[in-house]
Amino acid sequence: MTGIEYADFVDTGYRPTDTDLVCEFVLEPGEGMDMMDAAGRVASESSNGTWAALNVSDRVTELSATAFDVGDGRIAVAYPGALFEGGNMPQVLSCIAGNIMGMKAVESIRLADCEWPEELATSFPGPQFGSRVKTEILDAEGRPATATVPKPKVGLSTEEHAQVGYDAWVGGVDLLKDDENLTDQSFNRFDERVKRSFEMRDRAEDETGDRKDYLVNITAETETMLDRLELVAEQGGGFVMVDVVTCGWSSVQTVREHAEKHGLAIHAHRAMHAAFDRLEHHGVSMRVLAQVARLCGVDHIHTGTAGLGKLENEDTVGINDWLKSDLYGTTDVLPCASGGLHPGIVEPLLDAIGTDVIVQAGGGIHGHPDGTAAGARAFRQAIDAYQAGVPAAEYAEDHAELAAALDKWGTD
Ligand code: CAP
Ligand code: MG
Repeated sequence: MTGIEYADFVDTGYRPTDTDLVCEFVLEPGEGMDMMDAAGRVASESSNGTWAALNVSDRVTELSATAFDVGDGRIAVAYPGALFEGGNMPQVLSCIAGNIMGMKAVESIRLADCEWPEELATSFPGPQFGSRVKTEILDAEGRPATATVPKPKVGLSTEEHAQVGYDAWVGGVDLLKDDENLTDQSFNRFDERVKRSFEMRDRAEDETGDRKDYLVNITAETETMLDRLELVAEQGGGFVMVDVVTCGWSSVQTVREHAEKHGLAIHAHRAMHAAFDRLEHHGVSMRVLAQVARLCGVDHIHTGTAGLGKLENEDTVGINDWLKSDLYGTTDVLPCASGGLHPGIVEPLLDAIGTDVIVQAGGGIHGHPDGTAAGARAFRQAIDAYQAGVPAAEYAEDHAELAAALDKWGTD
């Protein structure tokens, strides 16, 4: 029997094995601590140690995490794969982003990045479609898929909502999307909205000859989400949308299982992510949240607008690259850019993030001086201009809707 203390969780000579989960933390030690002291406490508390020295067998110490790289304000910790229950994301996060977030040994700590070992990564289902939605569910080959969220976010009646959807679809948008706080309120009931919107979707498909779809926000208590998912499938929808952070990963995992039974793709909205990732020195990075979402099996996730638009962003490009990178042969995730977008900033946006994305605009379509249908046309024209390699201002010379949008919002 040996006693394990905080210092036993640091070994700068250790080299991670290919079954270890390696986590990188940004860290500022707490009062009276140096980086080594704090690193030992983080590795200990997030694996199998505690404040008191414990007498344990070697079998137990083999499950200990090791802080193997202790730098200036950053540490890397290796967690043995056996610490984790495969396919259980809450359990994984309770280790690597659990008690340590509130330890006095750290002034602040941020889980910045993870390297997922194959066994753990593939214990999760991963996405079903990822970027293949563009060709398997939509007709968006070779260009960004487009989406719009009716504004005002909440308050439209069911009829108004379905009409906005129709106007946007026939204007050239691929996807109607519910807003994150629109679910089943008295002014716009879920069941009726879904039915009416898909009727309008069918009309728009007949008129345009293009496949159109609807990112239906099923966010709710898990059982309710499953009922809503069934209705979307019955009505011929291709997607469900989930506010993944507010719902929690356990319910996302359940939705993923049921989505597969019905061949539905999952659009992940990330409302509340900034509560974890906005502070650069504390919390959990968006990069890690995106990794977690991919493992749990979402097909799309919002990753920001590369600094354009109305919201603060963390490294959109780096996160998107990770979502598309090869992860043991699993399916990729299609990133969604959203938040203050309008036709005038489509060009710099696509320059920054490429065209294998969804671009989503609410105010930038419905706020068009001539209304939603014209707004949708303007948005689509901006994309078509980009695809043709023509500057938006030049394309606007013979595209009146785009001209009106550029006039209203400019190009930055
Ligand atoms: C955008 C949006 C999206 C945010 C989400 C909104 O509307 O509908 O929810 O973009 O943020 O409610 O703000 P606008 P993110 O197009 O009118 O701005 O994509 O960063 O998660
Ligand atoms: Mg929204």
